[in-house]
Amino acid sequence: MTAVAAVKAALRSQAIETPSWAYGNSGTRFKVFAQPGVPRTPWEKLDDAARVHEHTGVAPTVALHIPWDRVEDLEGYAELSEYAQERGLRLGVINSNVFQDEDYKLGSVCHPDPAVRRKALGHLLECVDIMDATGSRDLKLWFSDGTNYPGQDDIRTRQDRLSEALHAVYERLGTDQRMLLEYKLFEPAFYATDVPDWGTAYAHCLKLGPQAKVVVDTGHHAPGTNIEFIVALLLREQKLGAFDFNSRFYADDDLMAGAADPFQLFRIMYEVVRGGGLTSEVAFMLDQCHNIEAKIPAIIRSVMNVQEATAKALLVDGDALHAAQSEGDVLAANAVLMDAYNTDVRPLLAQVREEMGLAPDPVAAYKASGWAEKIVAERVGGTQAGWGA
Ligand code: PSV
Ligand code: MN
Ligand code: MN
Repeated sequence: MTAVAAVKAALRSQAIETPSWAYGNSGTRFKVFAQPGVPRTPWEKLDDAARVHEHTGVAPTVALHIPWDRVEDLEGYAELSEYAQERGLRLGVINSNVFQDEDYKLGSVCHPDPAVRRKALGHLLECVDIMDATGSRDLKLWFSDGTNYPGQDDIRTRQDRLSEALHAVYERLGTDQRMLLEYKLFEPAFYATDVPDWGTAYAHCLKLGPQAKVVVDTGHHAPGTNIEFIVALLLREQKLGAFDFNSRFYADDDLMAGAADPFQLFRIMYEVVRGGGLTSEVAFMLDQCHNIEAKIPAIIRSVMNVQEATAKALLVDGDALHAAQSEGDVLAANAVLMDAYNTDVRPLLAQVREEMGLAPDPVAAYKASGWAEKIVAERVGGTQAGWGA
């Protein structure tokens, strides 16, 4: 296979998971600007996700968030999974939610009250039942747990409580299932977050075992953090389970992946390629919301941004880079990377799409499809989904 053919093959087989909540209305704590035509049910979210996959060819799975995507019972989840399959999709990562209940004011699995901890654990275990019904491989855990003031609760004891809950969930996993632990520097806790960084997530995952992996949400770091270093290290330790891709300019804003800093996304994807992580062992997900822009084309755009960063990363001339690095030629080594980054990969991606039987420009194809007009006409009384639900 020629080098270009190998790059194309890698791009064809890439899979980017879209989040169900990105299709629904969302906003900030100041205002949710409702959009006409948004999905009213999990089924309608899948209908929209199918359009993203139809036009990009690389978004075959959809992440669910429980309870935002709650259906009646476990049979209902199995039906939802069938519905997805009928549309050429599969249900992906199950996201747990132990942050939107009155009881969780002081935390969930780290809460000082054992009754609240039991309730939170019950939800996490319920999410594994849902995975069994949907056939999902991965459970994503993000905890809003933390404290706002020094002395508010004992930082060490909270780690013990966290560890206890994680072990209970880990033991419940089937042999083919995984637990993905996500970290976030701050928010909603403003003093000490219980899983604030990759080191904390990694330490817990290491103790749990091989089915526990770390999730890197690109928006969850301090400004200036070298995220690609974290990616390289986690891959080297076989502990990188997934990405939540999004962009932010200041704190966690959940803007479109690759919008704020496409160079950072390229650097991350280069480490993924370098570390052999472009496989199904790493789940490549979007975790973002579209508060003011049209949702489906924004999701398509985000998928394309990840594809462009991946294509550039795949184009890095590994031999030339290795030679320059071995010779200690700083400028030549940097130039190899920059050459790949500065390549316009849009024609290559257009070609890949055409070879897959798709239109070369997915956003234009979506606009021409009439789907946007159809959902506005049909989905009257669209409800809020995701944030603010
Ligand atoms: C938290 O900020 C987070 O990144 C977690 O992944 C949540 O589940 C998700 O956002 C909700 O959008
Ligand atoms: Mn996330
Ligand atoms: Mn986030």
